[in-house]
Amino acid sequence: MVVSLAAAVALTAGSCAKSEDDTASDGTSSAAADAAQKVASPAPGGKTCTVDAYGGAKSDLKTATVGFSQSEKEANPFRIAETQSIEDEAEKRGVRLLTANAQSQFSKQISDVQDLLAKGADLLVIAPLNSDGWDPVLQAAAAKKVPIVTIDRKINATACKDYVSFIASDFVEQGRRAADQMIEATGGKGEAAILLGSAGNNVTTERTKGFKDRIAAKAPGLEVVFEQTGDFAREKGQQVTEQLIQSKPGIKGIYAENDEMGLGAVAALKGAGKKAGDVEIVTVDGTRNAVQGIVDGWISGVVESNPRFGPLAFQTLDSFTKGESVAQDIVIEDSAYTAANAKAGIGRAY
Ligand code: GZL
Repeated sequence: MVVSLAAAVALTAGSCAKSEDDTASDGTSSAAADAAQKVASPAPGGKTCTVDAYGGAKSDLKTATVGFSQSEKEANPFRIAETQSIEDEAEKRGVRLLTANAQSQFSKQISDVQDLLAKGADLLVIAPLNSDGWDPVLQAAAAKKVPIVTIDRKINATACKDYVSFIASDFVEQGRRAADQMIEATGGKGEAAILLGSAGNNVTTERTKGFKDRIAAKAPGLEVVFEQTGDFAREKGQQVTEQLIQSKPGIKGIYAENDEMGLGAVAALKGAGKKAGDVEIVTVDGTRNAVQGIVDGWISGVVESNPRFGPLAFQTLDSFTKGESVAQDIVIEDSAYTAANAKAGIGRAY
């Protein structure tokens, strides 16, 4: 069972994601969630972790060195905002932070984390590129009794043994919400395509599952006729969309599993002489350029994937090092953008 941020704020079991109308009305729910961001105090039944159970000793975050390992190169606003959030929170708390960026190469991320340990990191926050292949790092961190908090993508390891907590969006719910926006935009009929994220991580599999399950349940008249990875990259998203509109000229909707690929799709459609609205595009992240795409009529909807993990990550570390119980799974709240709130809400985009 995950402990949602809503649970933290409302101290009752809350849903994992806000509905559009909560966000569409005033566009402040994400700001409210950001402002109220704090580690979810474990809801009854939510699995928890303590420093005693994990192994290690209580410590003082204020005198510790935190190592942050970022996965992808900071060309994607999601990564820029994510790193900024970690850096801002460390500065706000006066915590010494070491950072490393793996430039989207998994072997480099493994060596980055080994490097952070060698440089004396007492605690680690990791934004994993892949879900598998972490054993060398987990063993090295365990040997030095360095606790790990993972953010964003899940690693296939054991909570409260290999890592303390996992803080992320509900990616299946993001897929469902994208499907709802796609059904709304297309009337639930016609041919749709999916620009898949990169392989080897739970985000791609869960966003795809959420989308397909919702379409099957609510709009069987909408048929997914094309799926191909764009590797979460704008250029590849454009290339794949160029192939798509050649092979499926009647395509009605494109679900891009991140904004960068969605913006690549827009570029491809423009290059093919299409007009805004000829093809309905729904994307996930909540970057400024994509929300501007809604204002400009090229994108129908954007489901946010909130990258602002800083407050939650550091509050988890603070509580854990003090010996308090922290939730093993923490869900960060995502908002969403549609034509109804894009203009008013673009200031919240990153
Ligand atoms: C989602 C994150 C994804 C973003 C992409 O939490 O892992 O990776 O949606 C990024 O923009 O590449």
